[in-house]
Amino acid sequence: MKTLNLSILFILMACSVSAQKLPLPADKKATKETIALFQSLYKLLDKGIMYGHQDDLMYGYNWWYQKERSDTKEAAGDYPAVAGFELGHIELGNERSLDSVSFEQIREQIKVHYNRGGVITVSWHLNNPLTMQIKDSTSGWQHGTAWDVTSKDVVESILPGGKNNQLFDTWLERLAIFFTSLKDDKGTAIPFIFRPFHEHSGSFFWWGTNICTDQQYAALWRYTVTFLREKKNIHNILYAYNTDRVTSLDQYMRGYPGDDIIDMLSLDMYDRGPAFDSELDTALAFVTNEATTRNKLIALSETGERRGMKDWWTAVILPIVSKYRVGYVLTWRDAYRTKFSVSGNPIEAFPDDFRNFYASPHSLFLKDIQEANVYRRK
Ligand code: BMA
Repeated sequence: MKTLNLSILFILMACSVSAQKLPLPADKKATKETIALFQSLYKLLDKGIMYGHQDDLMYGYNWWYQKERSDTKEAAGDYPAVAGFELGHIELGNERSLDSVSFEQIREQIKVHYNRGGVITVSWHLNNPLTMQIKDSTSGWQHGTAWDVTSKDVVESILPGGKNNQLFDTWLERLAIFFTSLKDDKGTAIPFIFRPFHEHSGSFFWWGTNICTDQQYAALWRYTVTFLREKKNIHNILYAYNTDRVTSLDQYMRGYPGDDIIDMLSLDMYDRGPAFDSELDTALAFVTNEATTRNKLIALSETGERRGMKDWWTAVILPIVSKYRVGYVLTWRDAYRTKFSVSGNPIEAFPDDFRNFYASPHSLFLKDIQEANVYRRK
C-alpha cells in the first residue's frame, strides 16, 4: 500500500514538474488556443527550425493573390510553417496595405493558414504620425512613412500628454478592429505573433534607437500592448520584441519593455557578406541564451541571402541556426514583379538549394507542424 502511494506520488510529481516546465504567455488572460500556441512553439524549439515566409500566401514573383498559391509550395512542395503578413496603412483606415495587399484578403488568408494548422506572424510598418505627408483616406490627415526619421519627437508626441496621443489611439483602434475580426468559423479568436516597432537597434524607422530614447521606446510598447489587452480585451496575441543586427546583449535589450509584455525575443539580420556568419552566430548565442533564461520564444524573424551565393540555405543559414534553439527563420517577401530585394528571396533564384534546406531533418514546414497540432485542436 505504502509503495503504491509512493509511486502515485512520484507520478503526480513527475506530471507537475513537466507541466511546470512549460511556461505561459505574458498575457495572464491569454485564450486557451494562444496558450496552446505558445507552449507548442516552446516545445518545437527543441525539435527543429520552422520556415517562415513573408506574404507567402498573398503574392509571389509573378502572381498576385491566387488562392492556394505559394512560391514556397511551388519550390518545395509544402507551404511554410509560418506565414507572415504586413499591416502597414491599416492605421489610416485604408482598404489596402502599403504593399497594395487587401486587408480583407489578408484576413481571409490568416484564417486559411490557421485552419491548416500553420503559425501566423504580423508586422506593422505604420506611418509616422508626426510628419504628415501622405493623405489619409478617411480623416484627411497627412502622414509620413515608417521610414521618415526627420524628427526625434514622434514617440513623445503619441504617448499620453503628447499632441498626437488621440491620433495614435485612433490608429490603435483601427488595428484592434482588424485583430478582433480574426476569428475562425466557430468564432474562436485566431492566435498570432505580433511584431510591431521592429528592428529597434537600427535608426531607419521613427521608433529606432537614435530617433527616440530607450524609455520612450519601452513606453510605446507598453502603451500599445495595454491598449490592446486592457482597453480592447484582445487576448490572442503573442508579442515579439525585435532588433536589427546587434553585437552585444546590452545593445539588444535597449528599450526592452518587460517580461510581462513580451513573449518572443527575435532578431532580424540580412546577409550582407562573409562577416554575417560570425555576426549571426554571436548574436544568436546571446539572444537565445537570454530568451531561454526568460522562458521566451525565439526567432530569426527576417533574413535574406548573400547576393549571388548559390548554396546559402544549406551552407550558411541552416548550419548556424541549427546550433541554437531558434523557433523559426523567416525570409522576406517575393515582391510581385519588382524583384525588390533587400531581402532577395532565394527561393526562385536557387530552388535546388532551397529544396535541400526543405529536405533537411532540421527544417520544419507546414506538414511537419500540422503533426504537432500547435493549437491543440481536437
Ligand atoms: C520592407 C520592404 C518594403 C515593404 C515593407 C513592408 O522591408 O519590403 O517594400 O513595403 O517591408 O512589407
